[in-house]
Amino acid sequence: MKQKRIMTIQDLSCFGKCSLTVAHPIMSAMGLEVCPVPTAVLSTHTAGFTDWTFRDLGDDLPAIAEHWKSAGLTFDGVSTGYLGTEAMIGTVADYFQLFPEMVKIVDPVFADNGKLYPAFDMAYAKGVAGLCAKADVIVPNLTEAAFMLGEEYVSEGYDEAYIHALLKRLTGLGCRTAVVTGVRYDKAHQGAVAYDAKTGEYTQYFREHIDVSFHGTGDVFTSALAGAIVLGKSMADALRIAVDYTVDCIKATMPDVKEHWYGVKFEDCLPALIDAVRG
Ligand code: PXL
Repeated sequence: MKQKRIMTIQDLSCFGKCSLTVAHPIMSAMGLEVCPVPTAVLSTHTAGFTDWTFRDLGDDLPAIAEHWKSAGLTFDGVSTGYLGTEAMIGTVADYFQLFPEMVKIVDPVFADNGKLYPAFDMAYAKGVAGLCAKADVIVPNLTEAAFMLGEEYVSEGYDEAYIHALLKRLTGLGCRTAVVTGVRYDKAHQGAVAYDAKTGEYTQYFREHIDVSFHGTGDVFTSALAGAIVLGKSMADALRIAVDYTVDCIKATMPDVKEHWYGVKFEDCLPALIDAVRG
């Protein structure tokens, strides 16, 4: 069978287990050919560290796309994450236009727990909402959903009707499918809910809630989800594979929560992910 090829556009944080350093190995393990496009090089991620270095690679990205295009390369999918600058959002939109054959999966990656990440402002959030309009599938958490819709962040006490209506408003940004992560209808469970505006179908998958917070779990989830979608899995299977893998990674890291706060031990759980993908 022809190998599926995905490009992934996000930063390279040299230390911290997030963005490209998780997306590339996870999607490779799933059997995809992964083509990384680094938007920036940072010494670490920006959540919990201070004084990180940041080299913007924005000037290099248009030439990479043009070379790939002139070499006749095509891609089955693209997965985007932390982009870093407003200008980069426009560059990524150019990639979408240049390779229209790709399934476009956009994780907004600019906020969590009711707050914007340190490097971003409302203009960046608006820019990402514009990119979501050009995507096929978007993967915001509840904070990013609220910022992009210009609504109040609701952290708890919501029900299924609220999440379903929120998903409909998210697809109203212009994408076919929205997947919202970190959903908790009760204290014991956590999961993801998807809405396909074309079929009108909702899909969800929940596991037990684990009361610990690691950085980078959103990137782990979206990498597994994007890999599964581009491999042609149904949304039900993609959600199950991605949620189960994320929970596995959190559980594998729990014994070392103190020294491993910056990211999860996703490597230990790759064998189970490979088994899940092969079904
Ligand atoms: O995991 C999201 C992420 C990716 N890349 C960088 C980040 C963050 C979140 O803070 O700082 C550089």
